[in-house]
Amino acid sequence: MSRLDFEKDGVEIRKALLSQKDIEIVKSDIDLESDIFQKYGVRNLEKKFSSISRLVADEKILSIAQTLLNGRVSLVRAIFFDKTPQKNWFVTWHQDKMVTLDRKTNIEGWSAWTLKDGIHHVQPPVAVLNKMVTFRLHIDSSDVENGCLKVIPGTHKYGILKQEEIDKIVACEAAVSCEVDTGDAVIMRPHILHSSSKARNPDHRRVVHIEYSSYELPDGVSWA
Ligand SMILES: O=C(O)CCC(=O)C(=O)O
Repeated sequence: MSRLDFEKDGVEIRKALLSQKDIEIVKSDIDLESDIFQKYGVRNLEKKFSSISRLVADEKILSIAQTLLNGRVSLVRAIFFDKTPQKNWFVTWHQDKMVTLDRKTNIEGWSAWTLKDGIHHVQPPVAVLNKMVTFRLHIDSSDVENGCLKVIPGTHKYGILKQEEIDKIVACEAAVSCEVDTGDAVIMRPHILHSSSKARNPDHRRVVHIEYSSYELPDGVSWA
């Protein structure tokens, strides 16, 4: 597979975006024994851990996000994913198409409002997703053995897909396994088709998932 390119493929891998020191700080800050880690994905991470509030504001990460989106960016949300022998989960092919806002309000074209863990989730138009970028910062290396992320390059260009469309694409387009080392980042469009399998050899597979957007929200509304 040739090198993935964010513009063309909607995904790329940046080697060694996090330093060994960054990784050690996250590892020692995030206590995996805590009750909150009994869930499959832990949300609002930057409000719970100082190491993550530092990472979401990291100059190097912000500058890449700003270059890729061609404008000033704001944090949308930060989530933590881990796969372990006790929590060896999989996710089917999907697009990330929901965002989180601090309040429910009437914005034309924004639909499917739900309240989860006290946070308003909503599906914005694709124009908003086109102004978003996701960083998956790898605290552990990831490969097919421990259930790395798989993507189908270029699929963000198809817009928001129905399940039948996803099934057809998955049947005929080639997927790529995003195998990475500790400290690498998978940088992707939220609406690229992605999935991950259960680990064959489960061990920690910690990922800090951070979404930024350069989309300007209407007055009085913020990302949550
Ligand atoms: O970390 C993973 O394996 C995938 C998580 C994911 O894509 C999601 O929950 O949207």
